[in-house]
Amino acid sequence: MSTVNVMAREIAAKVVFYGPGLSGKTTSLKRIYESIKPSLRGELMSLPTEADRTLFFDFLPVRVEKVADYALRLALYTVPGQVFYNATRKLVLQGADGVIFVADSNPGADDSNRESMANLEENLAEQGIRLDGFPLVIQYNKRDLPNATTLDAMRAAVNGRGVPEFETCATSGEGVLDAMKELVRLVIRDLRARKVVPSPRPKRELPKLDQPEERGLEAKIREQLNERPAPPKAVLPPMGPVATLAPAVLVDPARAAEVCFSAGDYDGCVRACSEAVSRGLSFAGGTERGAQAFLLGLDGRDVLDLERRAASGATRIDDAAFALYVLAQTFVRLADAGLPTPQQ
Ligand SMILES: Nc1nc2c(ncn2[C@@H]2O[C@H](COP(=O)(O)OP(=O)(O)OP(=O)(O)O)[C@@H](O)[C@H]2O)c(=O)[nH]1
Ligand SMILES: [Mg+2]
Repeated sequence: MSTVNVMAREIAAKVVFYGPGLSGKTTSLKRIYESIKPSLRGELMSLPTEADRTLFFDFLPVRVEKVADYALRLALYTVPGQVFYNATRKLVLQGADGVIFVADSNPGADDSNRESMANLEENLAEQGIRLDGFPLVIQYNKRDLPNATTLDAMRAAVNGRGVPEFETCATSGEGVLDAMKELVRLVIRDLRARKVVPSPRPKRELPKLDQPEERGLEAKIREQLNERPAPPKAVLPPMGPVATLAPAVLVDPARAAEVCFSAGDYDGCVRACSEAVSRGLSFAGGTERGAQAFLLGLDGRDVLDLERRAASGATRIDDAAFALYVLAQTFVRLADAGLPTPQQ
């Protein structure tokens, strides 16, 4: 979800790499990380399984120097492509401003490409977003494979809409930045169309010397007001993916954790998550953490690990990401167990 900080003249937008399992989303994000000046990017955060498959999401904050008068901050995410992680995909997709769809040119990936595009459309529709007109570009990835599926077949599988498309090889990086740049262009165009980004400030014309001095103070004030960009909409701290899952009583602590994360206060984020997880676990009854986690079907080791990180004054981004991950899992398990849901 984009936010605009008018005082700091800064826009924040969320971009998600989507696509079937093993299509090259994480590899694309790694190439972007490597090709951006360190001063313009944060740390790349990845939560892979032992087999290097994305478990929750990868995350990379990036600053694009200037768009009109504004600095643009992008939060780049990848979703886990494996079919059974759809709940996580929905979570990561929440509030996205644009999507880079990474299709796999591996022969045999035709159906999974098609299904993943349909899944994207479905998950966006649940957020009330139609894919038509939504900022979207497609990477036809793994073009280096000698037996790559033909472009026509790839197009027929995933690009019925004719959105901008790029042949890429994420392992070498070819085409990845071009796709990213085009998506950024589409996101900015969309933010402008939705009036999230004010139009560039009009240049003031110098008063003409021969103009009669008939305009009073009121007219001058009105003119000043008209010359200013439209007042920005009130900007609430955005509800991030984890807070969206929270039962009503834990929305505020979850939001606090997300705000700390965005502000780079990783220690605060870990402590807020740990507190919210303990409160969530208490819904399961009893007081013993392990038993509560077991009852909810949570991994007790994760819960204990979170407590340990909170107690040790953790400061790293991956501690905070892990904390948000455990908190999201807690909310999902609470909802599965029929304990308080976000509507309650
Ligand atoms: N030949 C070739 N291999 C690629 C390319 N891009 C990625 N790969 C390989 O494909 C495998 C999967 O890549 P990932 O980037 O982890 O795929 P992913 O889409 O993030 O997968 P999930 O996280 O499971 O959804 C890795 O072994 C990559 O090295 C490419 O352009 N060409
Ligand atoms: Mg991945």
